[in-house]
Amino acid sequence: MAGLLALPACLRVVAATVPPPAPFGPTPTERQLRWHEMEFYGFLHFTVNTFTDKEWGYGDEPESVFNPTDFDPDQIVGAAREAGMKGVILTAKHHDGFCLWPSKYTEHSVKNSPWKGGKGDVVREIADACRRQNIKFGVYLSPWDRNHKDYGRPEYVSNYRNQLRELLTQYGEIFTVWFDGANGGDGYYGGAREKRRIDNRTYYDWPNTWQLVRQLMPMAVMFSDVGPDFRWVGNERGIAGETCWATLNPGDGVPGNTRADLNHGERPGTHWIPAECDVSIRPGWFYHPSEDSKVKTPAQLLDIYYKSVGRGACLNLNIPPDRRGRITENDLRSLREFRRILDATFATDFARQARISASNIRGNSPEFGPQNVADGNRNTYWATDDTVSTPELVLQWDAPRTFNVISLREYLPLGQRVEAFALDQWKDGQWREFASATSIGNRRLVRVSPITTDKMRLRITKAPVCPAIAEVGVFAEPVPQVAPKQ
Ligand code: FUL
Ligand code: CA
Repeated sequence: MAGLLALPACLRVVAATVPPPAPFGPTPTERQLRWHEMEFYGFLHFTVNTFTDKEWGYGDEPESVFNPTDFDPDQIVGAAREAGMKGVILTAKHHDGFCLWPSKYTEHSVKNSPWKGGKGDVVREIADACRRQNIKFGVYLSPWDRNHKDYGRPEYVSNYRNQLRELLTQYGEIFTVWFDGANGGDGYYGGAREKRRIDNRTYYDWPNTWQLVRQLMPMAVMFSDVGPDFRWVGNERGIAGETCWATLNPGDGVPGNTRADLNHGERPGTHWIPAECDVSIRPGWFYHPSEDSKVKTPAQLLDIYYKSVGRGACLNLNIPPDRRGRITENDLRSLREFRRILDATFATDFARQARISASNIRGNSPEFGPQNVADGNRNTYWATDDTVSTPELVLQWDAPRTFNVISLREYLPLGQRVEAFALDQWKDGQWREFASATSIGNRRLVRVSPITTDKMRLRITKAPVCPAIAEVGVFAEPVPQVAPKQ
């Protein structure tokens, strides 16, 4: 700094103002950036189905079936928080139409169930527990309502919006509204017991519903198959495409009626609509006693994590409360071990211990220097001159390190820039490639067999513009514990 101050004033200005790269393509909004930062959150599927052992209720379930014996919102939210989830999304209303809060706009709700003498409110209790435990709260409000007599007619759409208004005005901050695409078909419909078809391109008038959410909860991000804020990943296994762009051309796509390649996204894309990977810890979305032995193992959950969060998407992992109104022991056990392994993996970042050099630095300015990739701050980044789109970064250690996970992030406010990269290790006196991949975006986790070296190189191999890399992390997964032989 002293050197810089010794310069005449006019030169000082020049030296201090290397302009940042221009944004490339669509870029995320502020609310989308907050969502990207969450990376991992959970679904809570809980309703009459939990008690009738179904996945889709017909809409004629008596309210009396909803009667958890030992509902514990702090146990449920605690399970999510301890697993590392940054929020939960509750099925305030699933396709059966049963509302977990005492809505003024239906009789089919907790207010007519014996639970807490009809005075219970699951939405309130879960929302309050989230606030106590400092994680975010979101809602799922199924557009398809198999109980409501007016479903399929215009009246129902107003009813749906009234329910949404209740949720968005009575329960504090809501981080997301999750709009499901399954709709139309047979149902109870106030006793009609018939099939009702709707045109999902026009019936719900989505633009006006989205507008209502923007007005009542401006920072809430909205999910549907095609956005507007984040999209479905195209399967319910929680797996994003190996190439997964945050951009999409939604065209006139609407929830439940999509043509886009949701698994991979589209490039170039007209909109920033990144993917969410939704998947259940069990085969079904709701709790079924018969699935107690089919809970995903910690290894399966890790695989999903690397193929969702590690491919730039967010992971929405469903953990369904049981008939007591608690998360069962089997699910807790899997979640805890999964978390233990992730925490152990990301506890030490070897990049922080490395000397880092780059083949090019934007305007030779420290503001865009390579040390920015290892400062734990996603808002500082290494960037190159506009003419340099395929630079290299070298991390060097005093002594060899053994690692098997590399984590990369782009600086998202400048758009998704990198199209391909490769990683090399220094071995036997030369560089040897050990991995290559495509999109980065919010995060790319490369998981390989353990490597021991004192030098690692990141090569950006394809990019239409200069890259802006916010973070490079180098980690080692804990060695699996092998049970001693008896
Ligand atoms: C689907 C629904 O039909 C399932 O029941 C579940 O809620 C899942 C998350 O979305 O479309
Ligand atoms: Ca940084």
